[in-house]
Amino acid sequence: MDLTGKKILVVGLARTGVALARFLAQAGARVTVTDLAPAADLEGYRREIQGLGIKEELGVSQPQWEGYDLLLLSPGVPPELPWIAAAQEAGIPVWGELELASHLFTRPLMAVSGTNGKTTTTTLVGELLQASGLRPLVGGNIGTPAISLLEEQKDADFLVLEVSSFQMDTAPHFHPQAAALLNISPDHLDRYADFPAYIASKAGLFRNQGPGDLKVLNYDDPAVRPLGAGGGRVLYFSSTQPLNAGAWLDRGNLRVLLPGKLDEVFPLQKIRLPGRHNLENVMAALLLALDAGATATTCREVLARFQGLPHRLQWVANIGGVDFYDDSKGTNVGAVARSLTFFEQPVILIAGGRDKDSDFSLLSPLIRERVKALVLMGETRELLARTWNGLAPAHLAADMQAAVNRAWELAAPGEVVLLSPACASFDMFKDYAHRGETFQRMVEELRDAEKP
Ligand code: UMA
Repeated sequence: MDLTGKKILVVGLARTGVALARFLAQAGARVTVTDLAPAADLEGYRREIQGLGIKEELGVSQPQWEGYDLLLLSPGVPPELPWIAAAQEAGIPVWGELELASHLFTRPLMAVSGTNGKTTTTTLVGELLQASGLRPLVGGNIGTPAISLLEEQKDADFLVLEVSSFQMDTAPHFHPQAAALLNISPDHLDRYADFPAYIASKAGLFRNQGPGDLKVLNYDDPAVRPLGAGGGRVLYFSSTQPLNAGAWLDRGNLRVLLPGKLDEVFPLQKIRLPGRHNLENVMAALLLALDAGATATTCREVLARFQGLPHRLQWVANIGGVDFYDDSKGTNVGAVARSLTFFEQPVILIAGGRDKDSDFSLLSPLIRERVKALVLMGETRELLARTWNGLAPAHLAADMQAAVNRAWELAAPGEVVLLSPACASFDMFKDYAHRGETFQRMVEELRDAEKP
């Protein structure tokens, strides 16, 4: 693909926009970046593209789009925006960053998608391959835009990509040779017309696969299982029942059977990741990695040390007999349900943030069953208090400091304080990691405080 001299508008100037702008400038394109946010808010990103001859149109909601050869969108930019739709109608191609990368990948692609567990699974696939002596390059929604992997791909055996539905929606040519879909539960309903539309977007992961390509699917998820119909190689995993092939739980082990290739067990006792949902992530990762040539002995060693990633059901501290867990990445109802199911002790749940048009009532049965008290914060705190009214005593908190203090007051020894917000973080924090770090700092401060 020759980008020399092409006039390209990059929409969104954050991680993806920077990676795109740098790549395109090096390829000889004439690049302009545009962003809703004013220049002053984008200082860090602007510095990264300085001196490359890139034009900027910042702080505008409707940039001038006429005359461009191509519009390239960051995943956070909805392609349905009226000005983008108008550009498309006028014949200007509108691609996501993953679409551009899809035209330039030269190595086999492994992809991981799903509402929850994507990052953990993608990271684990990378570790399993690497430890087995293969050379994976890991990126995508995990934080390193796919386009930034292109430079190094010649030294890699596989590219392992975490892929979000936003990325798939704008990448019609994306074609992973092996792809895992972990689960689908309602999320991002502010971007999709309804849940079926979100499922259709996730199914797009497989749209370009042929008969030799591999699908790894969750047998237990009613939205995922049907996607195995229609040919190709399919491997299922299940945490509830034995299967004829694929991966399942078998008397204290996780069993993996790749017909004609291998039949191995992985003792559950030696898997460090907590919770049943993580066993599903482990099964998906093993199927992808073992099918690609990772060795079972090495995989067992990796599982015995891999403890997962920060802000995902991460144990933070035990203070005065109370366990504090940071699940700041619990940004949707499905993720919070998985985390609540993990605990047998009474939970003081800290929740709330920015809404994504979620149906919070889906959590009501679990809240009634497992939550001793609710501490609610952020833009949704009143909505949550109304939705979960009467299920557990609810306390409203103005900020994270107040939320942690209140949860600490309410917790008795042997109980759990869990931050698992069911909402995005952007009303109060830079992102979920910032929210989790803030929570952890405030928990640490409790060590020196007298319990009231
Ligand atoms: N912007 C506009 N116009 C708009 C909307 C946004 O100009 O209409 C601007 C914003 O002002 C901002 C920029 O676009 O400056 C943000 O773009 P972005 O949201 O795409 O952010 P990036 O930093 O490029 O991060 C994106 C992914 N973000 C989203 O999908 C929302 C990151 O996934 C990903 O790691 C990164 O690309 C690299 O691939 C994050 C995420 O939250 C982790 N993903 C969602 C999820 O996991 O559920 C999908």
